[in-house]
Amino acid sequence: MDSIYGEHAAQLEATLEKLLAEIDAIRADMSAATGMDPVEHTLGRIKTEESMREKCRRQGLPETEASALETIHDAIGVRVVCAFLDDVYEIRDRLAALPFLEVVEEKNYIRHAKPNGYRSLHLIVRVDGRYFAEIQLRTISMDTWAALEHHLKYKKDVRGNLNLITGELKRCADELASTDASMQTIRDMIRTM
Ligand code: 0O2
Repeated sequence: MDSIYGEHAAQLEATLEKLLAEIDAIRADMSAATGMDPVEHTLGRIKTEESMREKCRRQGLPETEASALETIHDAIGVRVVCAFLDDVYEIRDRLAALPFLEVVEEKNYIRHAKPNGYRSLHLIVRVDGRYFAEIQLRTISMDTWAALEHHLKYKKDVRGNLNLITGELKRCADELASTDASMQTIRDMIRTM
C-alpha cells in the first residue's frame, strides 16, 4: 500500500526538524537571558501511517494525502514540556513571532481544561505556508498527568469503579494545576527579591 503521505514523508521530517531546531534556539535564548532552562524536554513525531489512517476513518474522511496533510493538522506533532506556566506562554509568543510560522488556531486547555482535567496549550501552526503541525505546550505537572491518564485510558482490563477513578483523576489534575500556580508565585517572589 502507498504511504498516505505520498511523496511528502521526507518534507514532513524536515519540517519537524526545523520546528525542533527553532524551539532549541528559543530555549537557548531564554536560558541565556534568565540563567534558567525553561524547557524540561521536547518531543517530536510524525504520526504513524496506521494512526493517521485510523484518524481518517474515525473522522469519516477518505484515506488520502489531502486528508492527512490538509484536513488533519497533526501529521507533525511537537510537545514542549516547561518548568513553569509563564514559560509556556513566553514560548508560545516567541513561536508566534517566527516569520515562517503562522498560528492557525490556538486551543487553550489550560484556561479551559477538558472535563476530564486535561490541560495543555495546543497551537495548530502552518510552517513555510505549507505543512500543518500541532504544538502542545504544557508544564511538567500537566505532562505527568496526561501520561498517566493516557496509560489508564488504553488499559483494557481496568478493575474498580470507573466513575470513582475518573473523579480522582480530575481531582489530581485540579490539585496539580493549583500547585503549578503556587510554583509560579514562588518563582515570581524569588525574582523580585
Ligand atoms: P497522539 O498520538 O497524542 O498524537 P483529535 O485530534 O481528533 O483527537 P482534536 O480536538 O482535534 O481531537 O484535538 P485535541 O483534543 O485538541 O488534541 C489532540 C491531542 O491532544 C491528542 O492526540 C493527545 O495528544 C492530546 N490530548 C487531548 N485530550 C487529551 C486527554 O484527555 N488526555 C490525554 N492524555 N491527552 C489528550 P491524539 O490524537 O490522542 O494522538
